[in-house]
Amino acid sequence: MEINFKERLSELEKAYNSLITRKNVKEALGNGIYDRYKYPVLTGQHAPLFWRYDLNQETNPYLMERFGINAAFNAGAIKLNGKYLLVVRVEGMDRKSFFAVAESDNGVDNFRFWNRPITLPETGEPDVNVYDMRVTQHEDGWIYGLFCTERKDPSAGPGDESSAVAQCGIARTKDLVEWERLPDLKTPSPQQRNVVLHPEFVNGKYALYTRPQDSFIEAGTRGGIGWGLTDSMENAEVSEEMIIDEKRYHTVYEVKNGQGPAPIKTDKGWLHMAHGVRNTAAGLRYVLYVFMTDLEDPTKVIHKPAGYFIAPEGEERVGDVSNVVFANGWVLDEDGTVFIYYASSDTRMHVATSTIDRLLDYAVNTPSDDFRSGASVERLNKIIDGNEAYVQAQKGTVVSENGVS
Ligand code: M1P
Repeated sequence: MEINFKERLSELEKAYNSLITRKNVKEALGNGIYDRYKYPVLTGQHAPLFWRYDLNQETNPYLMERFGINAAFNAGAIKLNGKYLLVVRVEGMDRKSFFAVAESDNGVDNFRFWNRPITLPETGEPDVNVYDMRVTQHEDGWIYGLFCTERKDPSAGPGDESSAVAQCGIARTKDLVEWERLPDLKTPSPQQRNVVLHPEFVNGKYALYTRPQDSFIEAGTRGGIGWGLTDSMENAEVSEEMIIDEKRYHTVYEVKNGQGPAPIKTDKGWLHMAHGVRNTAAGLRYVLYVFMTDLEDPTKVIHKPAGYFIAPEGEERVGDVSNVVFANGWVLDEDGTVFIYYASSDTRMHVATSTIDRLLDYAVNTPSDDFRSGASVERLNKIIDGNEAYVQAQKGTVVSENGVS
């Protein structure tokens, strides 16, 4: 059957334009800590038509997709020149991920991809797959992108086409357009994922959050959020890794965890967001949690609210890898607003907004986990006791014309 090329193109353009100009809507009520939004901020369908289609009627008479985009997720984030920029993990239908920048004026909607994906230079040992870039504006003046570089495990036996080695790739830029590739990070661990650069020098060195792991999927005998120092990023090498936030039995981070974006500096300490993974009969469940470290000694955890901060909800629970939320980007605005960019189920990107004051209140004043059901009940009873006492005190309070007596 003949198709009307022009008509189909015009329909595609209409659908695309309505998607990328759709206004986002803050969801009602929320939990007081942050607000969720109705629509994802980015999906595979946000990729420009001129990426996905050959628009020449002669070479593509059926106007079919020639480069399908499977997903847009796990984005690093930064605000530059007044624009909210996401460095997105875009995954093609061929399962290869690459990075592309999407830009918005207000941080909650109208994200548009720049015309071309990032051309990331390769090292002498080309990456098979790259993903999950953390973008850090370092005090040395560079913007660093640390990401996972994945290659086939050279020791994989015959027929094993799944075993891989994950390491931390490093690139730097001034504008997110031109990137200089640096050698991959060396650490004592056989594999690494979720490596993040701390934004300031510590004892004159670059500081890195790591996630040592025994094998590609399993953190195994290793795991936890690690910390290490390196003299240079041009030949980055961490010779000693210490664990600053461990995985732990019967928590939301019992199987593994990983630093999210670079922490935010506040007057009360460094504010961190991380992901935690637990096991369930339905498979792994990924949630986000928050903790704080000491301003002077970022290896010391000083606050850690019990449990999760964001867990997958509603449609977020379903996707290519269901029951997952993952975050590697946030932006703190001059007015204290924090834009938390998180992905759901390895498929799409969302935003939640909060303020630095709220996040600090949450981090500092939410009780921590005492790792037993009995202790959780004690913690709950404390809140109930407090509320009962407060209600009683209110009842005894007489409001007169002259004020409270
Ligand atoms: O599929 C969920 C996530 O799995 C990995 O994270 P982690 O190393 O902590 O298990 C990453 O591949 C991440 O991209 C993915 O979202």
